[in-house]
Amino acid sequence: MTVTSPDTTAVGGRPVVPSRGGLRPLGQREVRITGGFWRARQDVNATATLPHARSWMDRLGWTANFAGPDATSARRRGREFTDSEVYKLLEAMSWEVGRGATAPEELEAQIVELTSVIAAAQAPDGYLHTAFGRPGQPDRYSDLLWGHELYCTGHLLQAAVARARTCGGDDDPLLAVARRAADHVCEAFGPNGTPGVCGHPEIELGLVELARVTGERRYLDQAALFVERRGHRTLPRHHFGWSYFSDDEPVRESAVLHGHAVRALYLAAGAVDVAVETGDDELLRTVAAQFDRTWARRTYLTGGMGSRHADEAFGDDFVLPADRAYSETCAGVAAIMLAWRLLLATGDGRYDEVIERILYNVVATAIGDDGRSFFYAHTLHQRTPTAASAHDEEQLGFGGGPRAPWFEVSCCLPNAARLLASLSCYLVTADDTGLRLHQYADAEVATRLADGREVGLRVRTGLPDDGTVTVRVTKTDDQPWSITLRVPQWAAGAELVTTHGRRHVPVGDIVVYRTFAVGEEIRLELPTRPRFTAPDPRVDATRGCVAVERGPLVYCAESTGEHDLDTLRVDAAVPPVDAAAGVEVRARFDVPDADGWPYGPPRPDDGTTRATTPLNLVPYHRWARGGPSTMRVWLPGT
Ligand code: FUB
Ligand code: ZN
Repeated sequence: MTVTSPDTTAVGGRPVVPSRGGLRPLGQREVRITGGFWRARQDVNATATLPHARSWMDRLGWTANFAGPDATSARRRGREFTDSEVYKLLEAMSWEVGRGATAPEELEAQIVELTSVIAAAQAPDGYLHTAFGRPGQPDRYSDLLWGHELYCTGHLLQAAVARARTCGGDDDPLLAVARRAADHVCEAFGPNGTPGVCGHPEIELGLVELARVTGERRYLDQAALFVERRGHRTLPRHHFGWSYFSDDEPVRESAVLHGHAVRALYLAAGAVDVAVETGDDELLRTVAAQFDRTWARRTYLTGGMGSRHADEAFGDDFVLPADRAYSETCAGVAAIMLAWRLLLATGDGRYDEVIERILYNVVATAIGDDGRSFFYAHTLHQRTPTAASAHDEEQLGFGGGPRAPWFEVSCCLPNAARLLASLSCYLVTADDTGLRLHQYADAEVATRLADGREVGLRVRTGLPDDGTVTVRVTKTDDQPWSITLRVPQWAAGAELVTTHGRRHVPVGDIVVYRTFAVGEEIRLELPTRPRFTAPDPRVDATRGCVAVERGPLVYCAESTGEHDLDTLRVDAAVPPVDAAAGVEVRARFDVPDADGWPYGPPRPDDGTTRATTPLNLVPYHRWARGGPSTMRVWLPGT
């Protein structure tokens, strides 16, 4: 590890701060989202989601589980991983303070209060989990398979890192709790301790980031040890198999992400962190190759991952049934975490495409307009109308269903909340010669280049609906530097307008290098014409179908009763066009044969000549916001 100085407040809030790599991620103090699509979501996150999550966690006793000496095994409530939700909420609150919360004192007070409650529950030796080790509870680490003890600790460490990097600094009490917890983990699971791993990876990420914040090498070593220990089947047998727990084969020997999607993605992200800090390029290449194959063969059009409900797992290659898509919100968040780390480590702009797709089509879909309801799973085809969910009821099933205010397993909401609150950290990096814009949002950027010069940008965009991106230089000097813009894959035919004129620019990174003037503008015009997208023929479940995308958005057909979407046929010979309420395709609804045995001899489809009428499609992220509906992303062709 080449960390020379601990990385806390000096560099501003950023979730991931690798000590090497060609890109320096800009933090919350350097990039502020000021308006548009994502700012609206950040504001809802701050004003509705965070208080909503807090009140449910209080109501269900998840915060009270920590309540110091009073907490007893008999009074503990919730599943074994509820501590992690409190930590994720604390992380989201910390990023929110870093973002410049509208009521920072109130959030600050909550952070302080939660920190003291958590600190009081910590054992003198640093152990911290509310479901194990107290009188009447199972012994510590007696259930590595399901106990989630180290998983929860990982989230605690990430929360403490967020706190330290946003305003707590080196002396923050939560950071002190995290250090004691991490010291305990190193003691209990270090080279001389128990040679075990947790059934749910996550601690690896927390340990590496804590090492980056504190400069403590042993946290990194412990993370590396956990990564190497995985895959040797040290966990007990289980009917989901070792793959569910990412313990079936060593990380270095895996060709593709498999098993429980969130577990696999967190582990891969932690392995990238370890690889970066230890200079292990082979491990980095291995994980990058795993991700490539996963993206190419195991990912939904939306960027969602996980196609098996029973074990929340990746399916085999090309097993991507639209109506059984699991695609957990947490898997989306975890995939962004992984892609961001790979981007910082490799500089490869393909990961920007990954992040963009997941942000607009998983993360933006997950949270209801009110910020108080959310999807756990993301189907791509809802055959029966989604049920309306009561505002005040916890949903016990957690594999699907409508946006609900709360689930018994509510990992997804605080996960999305922490990402949204820290989203400005995923937009811009500094490279050797200037700034690189990875995602577009209305934003103010003020930072120093690698050589120390102060520069500033103002970004304005109509995305995702309108593809114009305007970058105005707000601070510069009389020396040249570079602004690198990304032309997404979907934007073939893009044009760049600068003081030197207008020109076509290809898909990929466009570097504008010169001496800029304050007030100078660079405009990128990204075509957002709607387009048909066809699936790889090996995805049997969607063969013969097309989907519609426009800019970064996936669209869907939605019906609140007027259409039977199961009988839908779309004429893929007529390109989709913009319409007042979304995008229009030509479609017809075939009258099905009378119900009966649904199989028979192959029938030539004579329907091509049958009349079609316009059908309106809406952005996938908007579906199910207007009450119970059916929906489909993949549209059978005529
Ligand atoms: O096990 C903790 C979390 O609950 C997982 O990450 C999610 O997939 C859900 O199962
Ligand atoms: Zn989740």
